[in-house]
Amino acid sequence: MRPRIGISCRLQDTGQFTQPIMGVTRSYIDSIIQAGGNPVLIPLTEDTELLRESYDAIDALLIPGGEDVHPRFYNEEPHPKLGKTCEIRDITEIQLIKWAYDDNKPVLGICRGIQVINVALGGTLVQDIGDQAPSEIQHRTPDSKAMWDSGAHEIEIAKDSKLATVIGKARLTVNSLHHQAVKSLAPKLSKTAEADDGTVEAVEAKGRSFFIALQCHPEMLWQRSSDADWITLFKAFVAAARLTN
Ligand SMILES: [Mn+2]
Repeated sequence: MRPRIGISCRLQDTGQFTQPIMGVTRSYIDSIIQAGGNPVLIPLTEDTELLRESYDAIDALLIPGGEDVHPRFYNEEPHPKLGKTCEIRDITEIQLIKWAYDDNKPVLGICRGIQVINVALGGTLVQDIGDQAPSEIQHRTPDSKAMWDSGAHEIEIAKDSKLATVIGKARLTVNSLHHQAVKSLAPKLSKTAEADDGTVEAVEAKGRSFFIALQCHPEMLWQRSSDADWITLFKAFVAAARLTN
């Protein structure tokens, strides 16, 4: 049996002839399949008992990209440039992350994933980088055609991190599509990568078998030949999930 990798859904309003979709962006599903895992969609719900059944049926948890986390979950008022939020997704993912942390179930967070993980474990967020942490670096690449490419900015990975072991490099160029970032880091987390302006680009949980979150989008990077090595991150994640099942 392949390890079952739970991926939390997003709720997407759609067009005139389609009802709202609760689902997962294809690139995350493709990444897990390519790495040898079995992607399992986790519906958003405030029914904790139902959510626990979904959680108990997975070997690892992937938190994908998406909307901003509502600042009420870290006791701040909304900034005027706060983007779209989705309360049921915040509630669902914060619960899943707390359970997975307590149980040492493998976790991979991507983009929104690093942000909601930091909030779930007690940290706070920069609500808008442009207003609250202005920088020369473009963290939200404006060109929609190029935005998934790796050329946005470089990151420096801490040598003693699990991410460095998996990726095998200390410095590399990534894509960047975020306007929020980690502000105060949750005490249970360590910063394991940063951009040259100090923006937190990756974190790990101390004392956990596999608990990594990144601000960039490796689920898109590995699909380009120049960045194909990024699949090793998903393979390491699935391997960690295999040990738990
Ligand atoms: Mn960035």
